[in-house]
Amino acid sequence: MIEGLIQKYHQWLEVPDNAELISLNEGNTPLIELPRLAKLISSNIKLYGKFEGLNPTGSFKDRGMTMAVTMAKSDGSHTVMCASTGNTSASAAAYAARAGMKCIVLIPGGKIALGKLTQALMHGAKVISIDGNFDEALNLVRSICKSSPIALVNSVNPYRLQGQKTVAFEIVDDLGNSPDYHVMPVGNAGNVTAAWMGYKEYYSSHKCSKLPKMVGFQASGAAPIVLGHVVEHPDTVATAIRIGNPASWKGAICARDESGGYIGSVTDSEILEMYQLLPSTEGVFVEPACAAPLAGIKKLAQSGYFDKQVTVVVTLTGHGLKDPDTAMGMHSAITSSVPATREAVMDAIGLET
Ligand code: AN7
Repeated sequence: MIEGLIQKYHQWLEVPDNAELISLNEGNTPLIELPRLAKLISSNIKLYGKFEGLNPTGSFKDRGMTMAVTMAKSDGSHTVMCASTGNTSASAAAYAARAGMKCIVLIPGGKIALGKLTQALMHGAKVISIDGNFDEALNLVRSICKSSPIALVNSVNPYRLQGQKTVAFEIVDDLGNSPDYHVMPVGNAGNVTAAWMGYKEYYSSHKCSKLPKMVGFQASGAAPIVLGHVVEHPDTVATAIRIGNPASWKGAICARDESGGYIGSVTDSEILEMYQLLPSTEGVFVEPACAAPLAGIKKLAQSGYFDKQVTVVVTLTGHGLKDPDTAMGMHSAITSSVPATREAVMDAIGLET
């Protein structure tokens, strides 16, 4: 029987004894070796993708949401609320439905991927689109939750990070140790903060004998941590990480510096190159944000960063089906059909009839 994360890692995730566990059997995602892509990037890396798109709502957010909604329910809340670039709202809506709770989500108008919006609506959330970006939405949610009995389930909620640290546990459990590098996209920076916490806890308990270097990538149009200042008008094709003032900014700096890692940025065209290359070389389809760390690994490899054989894990944070518009935008040529004849199809394939 597959169990959810709170049961699987109960020694590491504290919830009250009498709490009703709100779970969709999240976690247990596959760590998939990506040898063809690795070969195209560098001869020095053994590359694995932690495919978080295979969580119940299609992103890593479910790891934190099982904890946040379990605790919100246990604390007596009836409603949860979040601001979101999309995946948090999809996950919050699903777990709230599972808990029999209400969910309110604030999203930046016109800037969330279609699949994510569909999920929030189908799970019965109250979806409010604002004329503003994610950072403004989060400020509003913080202010509203402070003065009402609504539980805030963004990653400023510490239970979210507790749940999300389990990604590090699973990677170590699979590899038998920490990888040399763990690379991921950075938006609000909750994930890099949580994963680093997970590795440190496992290391303290002798579950691994080394710690990884934590490496994060932002999109160059939304790279506050790299620039060292808030970005007022963040913009990138990777809408999931279109964030100008990360909530866990300090946590990300800490993870980077304590681990001896790196946080950099990549352009939208570098992101789109990897966005297409991963599914076409490895059969793993992810949303654009996940291509940022892959583009980043390529950039680092080209600069000689990996000077010996190393193991690199990249978190593939969300499923490609989340964002059909961006995907189809790259394939607009396939819109017209051919006659239903053998000749026309042979011709379309490029075979002689
Ligand atoms: C696919 O859903 O912030 O650095 O509101 O959906 O922990 O914020 C999503 C973030 C990476 C960045 N990849 O993670 C939201 C939201 C995907 C994401 C990130 C997000 P953090």
